[in-house]
Amino acid sequence: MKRAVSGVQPTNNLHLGNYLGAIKNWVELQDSYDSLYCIVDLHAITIKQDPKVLRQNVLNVAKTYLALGINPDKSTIFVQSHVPQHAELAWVLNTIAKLGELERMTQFKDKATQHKENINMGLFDYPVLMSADILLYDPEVVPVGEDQKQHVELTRDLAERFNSSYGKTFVVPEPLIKKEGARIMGLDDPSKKMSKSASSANNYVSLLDSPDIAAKKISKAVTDSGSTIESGKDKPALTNLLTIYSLLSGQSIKNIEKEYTGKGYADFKKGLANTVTEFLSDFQAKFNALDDNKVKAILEEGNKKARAIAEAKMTDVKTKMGLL
Ligand code: AQP
Repeated sequence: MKRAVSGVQPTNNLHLGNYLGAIKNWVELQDSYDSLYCIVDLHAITIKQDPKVLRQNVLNVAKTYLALGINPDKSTIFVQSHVPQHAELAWVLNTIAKLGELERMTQFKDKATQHKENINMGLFDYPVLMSADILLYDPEVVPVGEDQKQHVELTRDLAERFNSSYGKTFVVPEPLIKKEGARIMGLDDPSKKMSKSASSANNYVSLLDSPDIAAKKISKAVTDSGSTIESGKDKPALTNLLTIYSLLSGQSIKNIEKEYTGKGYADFKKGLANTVTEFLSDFQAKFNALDDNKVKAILEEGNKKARAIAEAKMTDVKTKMGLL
């Protein structure tokens, strides 16, 4: 079986963009790929975190994976900081990563602008740690949203560089980015991606928003000029809302456009809010039914499995590099 590896940061609650851009694809892949899905807590601490909140967020992300359909009998769910080889391989890869290529990373530039008071080395080095997260497990594919494409490309470059210096060690992975939902945009600003750390909560629909709050956010969502419900390059806001509608309902955008022919934005937003709240209610019922101790046991099991793979890979890396 080919392998798939990906992860999410336990920063705040996950939103529709995280689901539609990444986790929805993970659920589909787990039948045909040996899948490992990580909670990347070492990445989260590149932005200042409250320890109590972080601890809870790690558990919440695990529950989110499970409630969205990641099946622990098929996929390995684990916590990054419980597999020390992630940090170890990141150090090794640091010795072949170039300053110039890291300076070009757009996520670093965005985060450094957002967090001027805390531009730490970890934030700069984030893509190298992400490369380690991936390369430790030799995956053929890395299912991510479009914002992570540049990081996966760096991962490929580092894998090729290491392989050509020390002999074939890493599989060079491909980013797996779905056409639909690859970049869900902010509800309040369709020119920027939906983001957990957006300054306004009206930017995103969190998976743990109450149906009332979610419906309010949708009613406030920015729309384009005009009055017809249609997608298109000149209609970024409607295209985004139609994409969310389509992915959650399973209907094509064309069919939804047809359904709303002759109707206005208010009707369309009502329909979208119904689709979103139905999805959230179902998700939240599953999320709330999960028992903390059972979830912790699933993570423990996943950590063990991931560690076994990561240890073997690090031994190979060290041997190839001449580290005793
Ligand atoms: N808006 C989005 N549309 C589609 N996919 C998205 N992803 C994130 N935002 C969107 C994908 O979700 C996965 C996990 O992302 P992450 O939490 O590791 O970090 P991120 O990409 O930085 O996401 P956020 O929401 O913007 O988090 P913060 O604000 O904490 O940095 C990735 O596969 C990502 O592509």
